[in-house]
Amino acid sequence: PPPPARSAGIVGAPFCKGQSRGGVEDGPERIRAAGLQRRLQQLGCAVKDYGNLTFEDMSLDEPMGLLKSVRAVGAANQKLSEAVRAVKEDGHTAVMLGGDHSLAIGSIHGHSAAVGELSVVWVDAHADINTPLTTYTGNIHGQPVSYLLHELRSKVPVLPNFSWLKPCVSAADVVFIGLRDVDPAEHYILKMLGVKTFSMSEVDQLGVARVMEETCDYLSARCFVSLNRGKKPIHLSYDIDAIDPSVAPATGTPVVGGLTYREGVYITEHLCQTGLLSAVDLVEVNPLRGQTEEDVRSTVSTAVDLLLGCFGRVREGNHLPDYRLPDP
Ligand code: HAR
Ligand code: MN
Ligand code: MN
Ligand code: MN
Repeated sequence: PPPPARSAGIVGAPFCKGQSRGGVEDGPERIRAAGLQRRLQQLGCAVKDYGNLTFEDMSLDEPMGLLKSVRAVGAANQKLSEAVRAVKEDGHTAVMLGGDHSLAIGSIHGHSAAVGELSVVWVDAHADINTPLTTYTGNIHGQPVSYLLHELRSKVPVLPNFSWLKPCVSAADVVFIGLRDVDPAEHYILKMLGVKTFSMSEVDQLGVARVMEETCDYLSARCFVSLNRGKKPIHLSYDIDAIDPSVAPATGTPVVGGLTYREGVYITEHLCQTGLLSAVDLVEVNPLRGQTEEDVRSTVSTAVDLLLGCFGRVREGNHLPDYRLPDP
């Protein structure tokens, strides 16, 4: 069946302080410059571009122990949460263009504030579930999931500019896909909470089609258990580093052995066809990290194709419902 008609509400978040490499703040403009809006419209998708958020410089933002740029990350995510909430209240599927993955804190919080309980599909080489006390890099882009989970509430300290944030996701509503660089503490947390994960080993073992079937079966079974009549809206948080660096090299922390282009796109096609996809993050595209302009082009082009897959592009071909063959 054709996917339901959708509209995309795009929010750019040119923010990099969840990690230490400059350039990721240029992700939104590069993804737009690759024709995202036009190509979504060609699919018959209505698009409203809300533009880029602006983030003030935080003059006093000393590290708290290892933890870097806490106040800047807190303030940026508060702003992003309000923006994503507004996009959802306007009735769009939200598209958040990052920026680094710390932005998932605000994006998921704002999405949940608008629609209630969510399923989260986290596609990433990394689990991003360190707590401020387990991190050894101090980068908050390696921690967003811990800030969002009810189950880790008591393990995340009170932090400046984060008082607006309340955990809003249950561990049983999260599925990770693409993992291959997980810290020991993160692995402990995933096992302790019984989080559903499909590492690259499971992708190899099962194939991406079964991974997606099992992902959707798992998330919809959760809805039955919680007596949630409709299924929960899905938040897809897509870190471009989930894709193999041979395809998407322009990112801050590339890891060998990733998803192929085809596996990466298949994930978006499958989630689109559930009809439940309600918000998408596309993060960690860093135009300064490619060795060549071709590296950047390939990374950005993959990011755009992942987003098109989220809005109904299929590889068999697409046509608009009102298409008519020209008469001779
Ligand atoms: N686990 C490491 C940390 O916590 C590395 C995180 C790496 N980067 C990301 N996240 N791109 O997905 O710092
Ligand atoms: Mn990530
Ligand atoms: Mn990652
Ligand atoms: Mn399915």
